[in-house]
Amino acid sequence: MPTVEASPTPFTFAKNSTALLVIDMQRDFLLPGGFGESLGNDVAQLRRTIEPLTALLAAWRAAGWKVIHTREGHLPDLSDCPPAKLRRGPMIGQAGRFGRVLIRGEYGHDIVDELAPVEGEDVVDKPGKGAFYATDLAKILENDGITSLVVTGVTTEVCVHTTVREANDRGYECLVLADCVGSYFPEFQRVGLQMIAAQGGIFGWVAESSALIEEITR
Ligand code: TIU
Repeated sequence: MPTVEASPTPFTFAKNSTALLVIDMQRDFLLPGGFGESLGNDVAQLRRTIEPLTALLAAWRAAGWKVIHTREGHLPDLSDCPPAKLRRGPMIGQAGRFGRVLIRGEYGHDIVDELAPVEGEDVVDKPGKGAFYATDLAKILENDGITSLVVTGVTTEVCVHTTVREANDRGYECLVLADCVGSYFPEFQRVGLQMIAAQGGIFGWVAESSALIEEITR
């Protein structure tokens, strides 16, 4: 079985029971001039994940393994957005440079061109930060016999962490790729990754994508 150099221990996985999860690589979070930047965030901190993730996706697809993308967003009438979320995310549903912010069907809600899903890949729309809440993700994984997840995307301490923590509770083994996850805040990136691998891998494992690509293409 493929084994990847990782922290706190090497990560071993079976290719037919492992999925690559690409979390919320959406224009609203990543594009200059978009929602994320309009909140004062430095999108370069997220955009550095695009290149390694593009390389990883190419290798993963060439191997023929499962890919699942997620997108955070809401129905146009916002009926799936809790008022409490709307109060603290006042731009959600408002007109932004790339359409209504975090609304399904809008240009900004979709995935950046470089990482666009290809035919056969699942795209899971989620109203929350975690990828399991109010989605079919658990069913998709169960149907395909998936037991391990390679987790990538943005942002490290928000949607990636929420998803990894819940996946861990649900019994999935998660490998988080340090260079393929990004936070607007370098400190959160550093500590967020430390938290995952701490205490013997309390939530999972952390590795660099190069180590995984080496195994895939071996
Ligand atoms: N996808 C995701 O992480 N959603 C966020 O709102 N992240 C922030 O860091 N704000």
